[in-house]
Amino acid sequence: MYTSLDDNLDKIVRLLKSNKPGYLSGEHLSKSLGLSRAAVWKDMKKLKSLGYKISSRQKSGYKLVSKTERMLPWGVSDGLQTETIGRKIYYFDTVDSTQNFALKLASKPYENGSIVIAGRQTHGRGRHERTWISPRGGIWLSILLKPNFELSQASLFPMLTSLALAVAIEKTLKLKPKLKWPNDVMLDSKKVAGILVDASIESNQIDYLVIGIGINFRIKPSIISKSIRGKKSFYGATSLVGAKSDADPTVLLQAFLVELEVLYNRAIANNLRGIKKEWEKRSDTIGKNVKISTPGGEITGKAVGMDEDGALLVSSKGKMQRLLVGDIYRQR
Ligand code: BT5
Repeated sequence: MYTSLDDNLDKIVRLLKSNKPGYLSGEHLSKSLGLSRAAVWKDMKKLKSLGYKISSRQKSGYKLVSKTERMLPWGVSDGLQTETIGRKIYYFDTVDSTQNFALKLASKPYENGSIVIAGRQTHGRGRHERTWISPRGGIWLSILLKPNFELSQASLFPMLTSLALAVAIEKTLKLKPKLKWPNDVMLDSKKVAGILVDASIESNQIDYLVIGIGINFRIKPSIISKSIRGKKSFYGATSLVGAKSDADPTVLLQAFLVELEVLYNRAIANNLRGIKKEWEKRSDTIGKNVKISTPGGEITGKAVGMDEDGALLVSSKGKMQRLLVGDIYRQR
């Protein structure tokens, strides 16, 4: 595991970057970092194994040729324009589920806003203990928040998160994603990202939330469909960018964290009407005839809008239903 407090690796990358076209001698690096030459060499090896291309020459030292595709903490925090979200970053090359790790952090102090990123997950989770397929090339992320909100406001978070992601995708990749209630981001009617919110409640107040976001950034959709074809919850997967695109996932990730913090602050200031409208504008659900499975049974009707707390409003058999949880199995 690497964190944003992994000082040496962070410092080495910064030093190499600031000296980009030229070589930095091992001696200069070891003096600046207060490390032995052997320790610098070891850290260089580590950075290379993390995907940095570093050229090393015996007489001249080290030169950064290109940075890594991995969303390492110091790369994500470099230039990140947020105050709380992403203040501390944990990165795993492979982990069972970023959600599980973030849940373990929750009891610790000073972790409000911490994020956990993985290159790959072996046991990614969807809602209701479904499987989330998380191969390399995706952005698999959990965010720990300790909002001073009441329990009833927990339903805001899928809305805030999916909207923030859609806006970030629009801004950084110039694509036009659509939102499917409650938690999906779609491209060409296929799922490109999903959101999961685990909440801990104490006497009607939210104690903490862990928001899980899975983004198929640069993946092979066939890997996903092969593993989950035939499941009722599966309606096709797609990737945000193609295998040959040189789009940088860190740019999208940073933009998303910024948008989420902006929306979160707007929600704290109770500016929910505007948020709901922006969500509805991108919705692929509103105005459609839907079939929804809910804890109280199946509902068929027309999705007519969203409430300011994220509830879906469905007109069914002459009555208006307000749904806070559910899965849409058909929308036409
Ligand atoms: C979700 O659940 O969409 C929430 C996904 C959250 C994943 C993130 S990744 C980081 C964090 N750590 C975790 O362990 N989880 C979170 P739901 O709406 O229940 O959708 C799950 C369904 O989507 C599955 O049953 C499949 O049908 C389908 N699915 C699974 N993997 C997919 C993928 N990569 N792309 C598209 N669809 C997928």
